[in-house]
Amino acid sequence: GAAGTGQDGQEQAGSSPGMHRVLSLDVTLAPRDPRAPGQFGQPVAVPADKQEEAKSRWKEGNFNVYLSDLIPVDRAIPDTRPAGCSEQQVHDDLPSTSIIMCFVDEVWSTLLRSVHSVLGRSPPHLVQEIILVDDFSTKEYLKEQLDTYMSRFPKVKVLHLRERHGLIRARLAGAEVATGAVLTFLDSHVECNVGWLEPLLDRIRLRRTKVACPVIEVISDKDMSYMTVDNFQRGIFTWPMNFGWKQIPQEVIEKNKIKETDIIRCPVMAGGLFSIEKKYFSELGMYDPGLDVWGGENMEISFKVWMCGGEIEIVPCSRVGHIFRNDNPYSFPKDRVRTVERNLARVAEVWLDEYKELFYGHAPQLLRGGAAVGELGPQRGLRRRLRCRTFRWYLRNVYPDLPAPLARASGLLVNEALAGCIAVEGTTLAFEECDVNSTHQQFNYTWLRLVQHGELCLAPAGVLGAVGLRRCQAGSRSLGWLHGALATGHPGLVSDAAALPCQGGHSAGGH
Ligand code: UD2
Ligand code: MN
Repeated sequence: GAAGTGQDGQEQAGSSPGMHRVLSLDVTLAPRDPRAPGQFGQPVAVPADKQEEAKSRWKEGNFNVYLSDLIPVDRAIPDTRPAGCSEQQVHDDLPSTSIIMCFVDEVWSTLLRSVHSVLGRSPPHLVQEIILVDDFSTKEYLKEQLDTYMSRFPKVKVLHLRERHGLIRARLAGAEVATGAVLTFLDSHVECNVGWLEPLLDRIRLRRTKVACPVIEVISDKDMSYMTVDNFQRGIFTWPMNFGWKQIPQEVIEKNKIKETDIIRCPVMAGGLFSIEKKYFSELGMYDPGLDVWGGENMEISFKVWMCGGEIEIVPCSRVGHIFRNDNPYSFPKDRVRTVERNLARVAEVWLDEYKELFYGHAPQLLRGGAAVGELGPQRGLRRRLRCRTFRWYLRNVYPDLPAPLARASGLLVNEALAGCIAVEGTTLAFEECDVNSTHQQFNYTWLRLVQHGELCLAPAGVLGAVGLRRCQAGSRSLGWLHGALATGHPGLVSDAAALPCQGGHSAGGH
């Protein structure tokens, strides 16, 4: 191949025309110091007399920074690809890619290891450039010192932003100057494994609207070891839009004879690591630039891709390690929780259609911050122009296993003592003999806690006394009713925000 060094002088016998066996480039296969700490992805222990130092440096990155600094920036890691990957064929004429890594206050050794893993394990002819976007870091070493270090690698460009953009707009700034046909986004604390790049680009060559993600493996935040992860994981979300991983059930794997090397289509991507054709990304309007700092952009791009004609795929033969951390090591310009919630609400407002009720129903505090999501017109306009499908289509076709009933419950409102039912008669209420077949007695209990019949909702007619009907109004507290099961034990005390348990914030968990 064009990049023929080291290991890739393999036999090409058996290749189809125009294809070659995936290159197994790894300039670290013969490590300079096989006994260096962390070599081959092995765990490292902090010596007894360095515990204090290691502990005090943890906060610099929210992982074991002390150990990271001991480990060579070009260490070898085990080839964790499933059997068969190294024999796979990819096209000869793959598009080249710009690799975009943005960072704020990244630890020096991890940033370097990320860059070296790209330089050392990617076919050079496919790497157009590596763009490091410094998102207005406060650390001095990320300025001239970084420029100087990187100046010996002609493909590496450092872009210093003059104000904090947040990761979403920082990626956009990187995309703006990128010249490759494909954009590959990576976090700044990763290690790309052998053969990681070609399989991603091969998917995009197959179809330009495919968005290809590597399997994200785990670099331990504690001992810096490189660990593989279970196969057959899909990126999913649960309400209210919490990202997670979900194993494909064993019976599904068996029934469909899914192999470890098979592509996995995902309802959503984790966010940090993916390749996308540059022109396609731009046709999609890239990211919503109204998303702030961190969080939710993986939902936005995932919904947008699926609903507007593309696909999100995990490519099992492409593997990249990532340091998962318990907390962001950098500060947020505004409140972290609010920032993420606002981003998610923006995504819900633009992409979820009537299903945004489920989102708000699982996180009622968000509805009250309503106005703060900002201008949505341009994003909704984009969705119309691209003639994207509905969220209902997405649920049916992409993520059918997500429970998403539009009403939380539906049926009759039965009085326990008299066994009679509330009925709608015109615009007023009546109390009748129950009849499951009577449409007049059918109500929905919505995610926003309205008791709804068509356009009308059950409402107190005064302070105490009569009950009547009013035109429904989502988010109105005076129209909200607590279901007995939610209110039990807390008469008069339950605020409706507290009644529904909400899951925690964004989680990259599952590994
Ligand atoms: C995950 C994603 C991350 C992003 C995030 C949600 C993976 C492995 N990681 O969280 O890429 O999609 O979910 O938004 O899928 N950064 C900046 N400016 C900022 C904040 C962050 O440049 O204001 C950089 C940061 O240095 C890092 C990258 O953006 O390189 C992602 O941030 P993270 O590593 O804190 O996010 P992570 O992995 O927890
Ligand atoms: Mn990260």
